[in-house]
Order: sequence, then structure tokens, then C-alpha cells
Amino acid sequence: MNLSRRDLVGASGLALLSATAVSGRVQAQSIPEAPTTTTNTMQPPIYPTSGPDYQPVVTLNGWTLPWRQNGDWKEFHLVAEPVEREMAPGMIARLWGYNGQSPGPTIEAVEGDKVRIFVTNRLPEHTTIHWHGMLLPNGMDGVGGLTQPHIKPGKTFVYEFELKKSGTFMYHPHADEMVQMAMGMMGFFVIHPRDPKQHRVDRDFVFLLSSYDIDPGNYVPKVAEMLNFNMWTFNTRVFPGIDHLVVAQGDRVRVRVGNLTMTNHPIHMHGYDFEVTCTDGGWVRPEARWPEVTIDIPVGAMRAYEFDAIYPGDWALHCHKSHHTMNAMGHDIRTFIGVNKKEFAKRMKRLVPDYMPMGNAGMADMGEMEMPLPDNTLPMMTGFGQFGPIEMGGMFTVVKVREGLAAGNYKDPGWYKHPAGTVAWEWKGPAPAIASAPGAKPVPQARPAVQVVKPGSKPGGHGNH
Ligand SMILES: [Cu+2]
Repeated sequence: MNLSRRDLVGASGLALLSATAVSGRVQAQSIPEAPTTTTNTMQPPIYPTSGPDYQPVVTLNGWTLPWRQNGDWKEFHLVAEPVEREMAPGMIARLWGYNGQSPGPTIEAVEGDKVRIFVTNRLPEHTTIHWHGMLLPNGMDGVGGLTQPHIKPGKTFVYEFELKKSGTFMYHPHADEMVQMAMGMMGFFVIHPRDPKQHRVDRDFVFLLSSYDIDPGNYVPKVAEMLNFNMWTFNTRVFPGIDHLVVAQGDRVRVRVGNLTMTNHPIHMHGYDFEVTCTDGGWVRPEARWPEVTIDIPVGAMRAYEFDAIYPGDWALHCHKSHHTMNAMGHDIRTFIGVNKKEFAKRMKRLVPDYMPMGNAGMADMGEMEMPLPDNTLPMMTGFGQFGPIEMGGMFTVVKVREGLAAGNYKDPGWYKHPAGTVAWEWKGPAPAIASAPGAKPVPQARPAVQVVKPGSKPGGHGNH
């Protein structure tokens, strides 16, 4: 990670900072350095070194923005700029983001903090930042034209406000919004409670849902897009490029998900029931919570849910819209289930040697095939687990709950070792007869495209096998 910590309060920068502080006034006139990163791997959380204690969040495939303490103020510096984001190994997207990546770094602070956020615009057009869900003075709300002039390319603006309440918020432009969000400009803003015991958890994960329209072989999203997106991401990554959520058995776990796509996402987690404990409007009172295994996350909203990680295993966590667990596909794939394309494929291969018939028994064969693809294109469904192809893409990852993980250890523990006798197994005994109701006609499924009639056999008969 290309992260300069000079003048910044990170894991251990505080002593250095107070030693170099000259006076509040001089400092206020200098802009804090803007740390930047080009990596897409999860960075270790930044633990507080002063002020109230809190459990810092970890951002899937992302990082937290270091800050500088300046008198009463926590100072941050965001830079809006063009970035490259690897969506998964084999595909780079050319996007707009903040401080080297899309999404931008997560901002973390504590209820009651005063924050000063410098925003520098290195985009080719104007921008602003809106602090979604935050209670703040109207002139700090970041709506270009309405509450402030736009930030022109090359200019820096300063936002200052006090953090009135804890919770989960987001930031994104409120200027040429359709384009700038379709290009990946967004980030999380987490405010921890002032009381370290309030809403305390052992692990706290954050990710944003974002979507892009990038045709196979392309790098830049189409921005004049209303609904027809084809890359569905957690923090601008797709399966199998999304970090796993590594959890120690017995931990209290929070997962915070924000939706800045243009459609809703029913986020489903296997193996557990959980409760929604926070929205971007605030914490949900305990008596108002109910159990869920899937939560629909509306457009422009955040949901945080919590569970006690009792059950070890590799538990899938994904959007339940099945086309959102797919990567971009060619348009107009037709349904071929039940069609025998063998003869057709033979003829096609004479014309197009790479031609591959697809989907006459479903599309599962796509998960294991190495099909020739254009450059910078991911397979539509891919990824392998310990038992074979997982046949997913897009919004899919795994919650890995393991016994005995140390606090703060987010390293991938590998695949779950199932206790003997706890994995679904193949029946090897006598095959059952297929029962059918008396008088029922068989349902036609695959029918041979070419009926082979051997000399001497009756047409339509099966010969003498
Ligand atoms: Cu979805």
C-alpha cells in the first residue's frame, strides 16, 4: 500500500503529530496530506490511539482513511480522481473514485467529533460531496447549486461539521450524479458511539453495493445508463475477487451494507438468522428488531445486521437476485434447455472453430469451462471451492467462521474442514424406480435433433441395444 503516514493519525502516528504541531492557526492553513492507495486487498483496521475506544471496521477489499488531529478537529483529505480498479483478477475497470480507489476509503470517527474534510477535485468536471444520512448545517450538505457552488476541477473545498450521532453513513457526489456514481464515486462513513460499550461488536465489516455497465472487452463503464447494468459488485469487486468475511467462532459480528446502485438487493446469508440493528437513519431499538435471513437493501439506503457466530463453516453471502451473481454476459443468450445442439455444433465448428454450444442442460457447464473470452473480460460464472466450481460471479462471497481465530486476524483460513459425516453424500445403493402416477404421460424434455434410423429397425424404435 502506497500510504504515506506523515502528519497523519494512523495506527501509531499520534505522538509524531503532537510533536510537529506548531499552532492551530498555521495548521488550519495547511492542507493535510491525502493518502492514496492502488491496492485492492483489505487493509488492517485502524485502531484508535486517543479518545474513546472503539472496534474499527474493516472494509472488504478496501481501507480506512487516516486523519490528522488539529486542535479540536479531525482533518481528512479526499481527492476525487480517475482510478483503476481490478474487479477480479483478469479485469480492470477505469473509473472515478477517491484517493486511488473506487470505492473511496472508509471514513471513521466518533460521535461528538468535529471533522474538517478537505475535498480536492482532480476530475475533468466539477463535483461535490454529499454526506448521506448525516445531521449537519445545511451549507455542508454538498448539493451542488443548492447548498454550495460546485467544486471546479483543480479546486479544493472544505467541509466542517460536528458528528451529532453514531451510525453508518455514506458519501457520494451530488453533482452530475448519474455519471459520477456510474463511474464509482462513493464511500462509507462510520461514526462510532462515544460510549465504547454501546453497540460493541467483535468484528465489523462494511461494503457498498455498486453496479457498472461494462461490455465484455471494455474498460470504461457506459454512463448514460438507467437500468441495464451488467457488473454487480461489493465494493467494486465481483466474485471470486471479493474478500471473505473471516470470523472467530463466538464473535458478535456486524455487517454494514450500503446500496448505491439503481435497484434493490436482497442480501442473503446462509447458516444464520440475524437482526437488522442499524439503518442510515440510526440504530434500531432492540424491541423493534425481528429475525431475518435475507434483507432487502433499498436504493440509496444502508442496513447493518448482527449475529453471534456460533456455527463454524463456509457460509455463502450473496444477493438473491440470481442475475446479480453473474458477471457480464453477451446479450440475448437464449434458453436452450431441452434442445440437442450436437448436430448444430458440429456444423458451426466448421465455420467458427471456437464455437461452444451452451446450456442444453442448464448453464452449469459454464462454471468449469475455459472459454475463449475477449481481453479484460471475466467469465460469466466462475470460482472454485473445495468440492468443485461454485458457478457464481458478481455479488457473492463467503463468511468463514472458525474456532480459535485471534482477535484482529482477518487472514483467509482456507476451506472449512467438515467433521466426518456432516457433508451431503452420494447414494450408492440400488437406484430408485422413477414413480409416476397411473396414466401420466412422460414430460417431453430433450429430444434428439436427428433421429437415427438403422436399416432393419422400425422407425421411431430404439433398435436392439
Ligand atoms: Cu442484487
